[in-house]
Amino acid sequence: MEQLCRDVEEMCGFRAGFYNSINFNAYFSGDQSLDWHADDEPLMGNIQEDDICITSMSLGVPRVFVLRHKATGSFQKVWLNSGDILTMEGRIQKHYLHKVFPLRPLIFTKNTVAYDLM
Ligand SMILES: O=C(O)CCC(=O)C(=O)O
Repeated sequence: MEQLCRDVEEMCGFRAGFYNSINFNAYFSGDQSLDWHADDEPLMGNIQEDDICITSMSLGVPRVFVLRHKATGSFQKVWLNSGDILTMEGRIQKHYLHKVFPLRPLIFTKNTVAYDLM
């Protein structure tokens, strides 16, 4: 884990020792999802006062990740593919919620699967 933190720091251009943890999320099927939430556990720091950098790597089937502003409801949608690294920085946890949507598999051939929003 320690080495993974150092490798991701280097890839993202952060100084060595910047991270105390990185989230790894494995999605084995389109059914797996995360409901609206902010990463506001004490481990993450004080989201009300501090700039927080939360980094996660997604593994497995592609996901749709949505970030929604708490006050205005405006949102941004991003596709996360296996191996993608997502960083949420600054006051994002204070002002936004995020969600990982379930996906319905659309099977094209024996070896090819695409996914669509459920
Ligand atoms: O799969 C991802 O990278 C997003 C994970 C996420 O929303 C979280 O860990 O709170």
